[in-house]
Amino acid sequence: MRIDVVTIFPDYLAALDLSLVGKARQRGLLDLRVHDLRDWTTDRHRTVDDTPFGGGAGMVMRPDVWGTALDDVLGGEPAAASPGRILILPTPSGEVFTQRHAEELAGAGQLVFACGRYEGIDARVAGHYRDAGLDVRELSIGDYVLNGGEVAALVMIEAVARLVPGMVGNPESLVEESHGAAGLLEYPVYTKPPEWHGRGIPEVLLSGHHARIERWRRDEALRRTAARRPDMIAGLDGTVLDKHDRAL
Ligand code: 6GU
Repeated sequence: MRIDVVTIFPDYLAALDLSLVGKARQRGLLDLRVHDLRDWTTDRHRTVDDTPFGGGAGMVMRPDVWGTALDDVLGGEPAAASPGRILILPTPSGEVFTQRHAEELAGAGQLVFACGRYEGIDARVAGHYRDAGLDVRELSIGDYVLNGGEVAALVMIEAVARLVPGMVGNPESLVEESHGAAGLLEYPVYTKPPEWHGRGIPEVLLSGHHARIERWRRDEALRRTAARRPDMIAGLDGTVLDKHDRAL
């Protein structure tokens, strides 16, 4: 998979040299390139923003600078000639990014992240690339405001990269996790030592009784989800509940 990030703060993306994503890059599974938007400015001050039409506080990023940058990064081919390419505009006014988006984006050939700062990128940029036939997604990582799209891009890249085949050492660890297919939060986990600060381990986990452990984990996942995320319980497809769950 190829990922490009365009930003005025390339250093923000330095974390992508680390951990799983860093290893995937070293192993050639992930071709990740970070670009400085200011490389596409043409004036002495390397200006990327200007005052908003209609007035108001803050600055807006200029579409001309973004246009030349994105045309270059996208390679100049017509969008129709490059299926599997997605332009992502991180923005707090976007659709909220979820594990479902991560799964979908993990199947793309190329992701291009255009990280805005200030009050955002001139709205014509999204319109232009969408009309050119590109798959354009305006995505938010949650209901709070960040200073720019860089951290949001980091979040989305990590969520996507770990789903790319070959990236996670043990694919089974992807199966049972929060926001996975079960539609539940993950159950609590424990390791050694068996006693710590007077706290033990739930007896069932030491029983060696596989079926009882599975049942306990599922009950805990349901309990947790109901307590912390009632919205997820409301959204559960009835078919994922078993006859024991219904008896709860
Ligand atoms: Cl994608 N960008 C900014 N600036 N703030 C956010 C966000 C994105 N998602 C949540 N807050």
